Amino acid sequence: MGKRALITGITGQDGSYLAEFLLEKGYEVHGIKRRASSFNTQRIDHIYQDPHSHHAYLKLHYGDLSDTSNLTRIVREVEPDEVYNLGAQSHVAVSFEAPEYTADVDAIGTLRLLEAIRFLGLEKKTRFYQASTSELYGLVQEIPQRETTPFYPRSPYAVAKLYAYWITVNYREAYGMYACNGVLFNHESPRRGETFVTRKVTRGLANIAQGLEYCLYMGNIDSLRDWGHAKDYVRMQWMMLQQDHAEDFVIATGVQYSVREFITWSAAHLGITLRFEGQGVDEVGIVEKIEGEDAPALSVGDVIVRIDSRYFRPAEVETLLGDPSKAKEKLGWIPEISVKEMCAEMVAEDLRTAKRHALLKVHGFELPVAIET
Ligand code: NDP
Ligand code: GDR
Repeated sequence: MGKRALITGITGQDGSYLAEFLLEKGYEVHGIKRRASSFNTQRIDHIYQDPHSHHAYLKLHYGDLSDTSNLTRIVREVEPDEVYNLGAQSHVAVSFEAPEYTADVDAIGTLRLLEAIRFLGLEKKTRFYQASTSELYGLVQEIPQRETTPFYPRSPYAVAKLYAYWITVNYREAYGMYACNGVLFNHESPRRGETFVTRKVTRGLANIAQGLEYCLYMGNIDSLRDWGHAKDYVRMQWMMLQQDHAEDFVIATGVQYSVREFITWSAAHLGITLRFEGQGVDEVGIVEKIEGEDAPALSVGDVIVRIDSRYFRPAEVETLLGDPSKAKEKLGWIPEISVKEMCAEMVAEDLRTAKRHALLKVHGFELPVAIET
């Protein structure tokens, strides 16, 4: 019989790719989904299996990382070989608005899950993966950042994840659990949440090109990030749980670009040459040239990017660049998809959706397009 995995955050970007990956490996996959007032399983609907079937290898449980008894009951029912704790309030800017909730879910939620495993006597059976983050490095202490770089978190999200990081290490040392942290740098995909910067850009520009939106309002576009593809990164999450000993690893590409560069590439994939003018909050992105047929709604000279101070954070992480040498040497992990390939994939996917919406609009069936407020 195959192994059993339990994934918190299965409805999120990483959870959906990891569930696919584990199903392909023959795992029985259990996921925790939150109750919401409307469907929230779009990212995993394509792998849904009828729970009435005796051959269902994907099973969903209602639950929440803020609910101890719920987590304990699910762990008892599933008795997982591997737990992937991907569930989190994962938006850095939102964590400044909801710091206590973020701490409860991201920090104490991790403790609840570890305690459930220990309380049920599964600490020698169940392997535990914690979704740690490059946000732990925060205010730069060393470039590039590696496993030994000191942490300096810069947001309630990062501080909560710092607790989760150390409680994972502590349960490994105190109880001999196979528990490890993947310190993952930013990773994206067409399934990325719409309010994270890459997806906001690819989706926003595709909509603008098709006449569904008029301007992209951005925060700090000088920010530097080390972006990889989520598919590469979930493979690594699984690899980390297949070793002889639990260890923590940095997962990154080792290459860094600015948000401005990501905007420029995304525009180029739509046939738009963008020119930036002005400085600080007065900087704008202007259409300089249009090639091809993907941007019928635009003309040369249109201003399609503006800076809006509401998207600046009270404390910013200006630069992140990871050193994945340990993962490469010890696990043989190498990212297969470059950031530019990923950008092209994201734009193509968002353009397909925008074209569908534009076609409906032409025929009088306009659907509202959600925009970040
Ligand atoms: P997403 O925001 O796409 O997914 C987060 C998941 O957590 C969703 O399934 C969400 O459910 C679920 N969730 C949120 N709150 C709760 C809660 N209270 N109880 C249970 N589940 C909850 O994140 P990603 O997939 O991008 O990231 C996965 C993990 O990796 C997160 O922990 C994130 O902090 C971390 N991480 C991500 C990086 C990245 O670049 N993507 C880099 C480093 C770390 P719902 O769908 O209902 O909202
Ligand atoms: P980050 O990702 O905060 O690094 O956290 P995000 O994509 O939100 O921001 C990256 C950088 O872009 C700047 N930025 C903007 N960001 C957003 N969201 N919206 C904007 O309009 C905008 N303009 C500029 C930000 O200031 C920032 O510097 C992500 C999350 O997935 C975390 O869960 C994860 O832990 C880290 O990556 C690694």
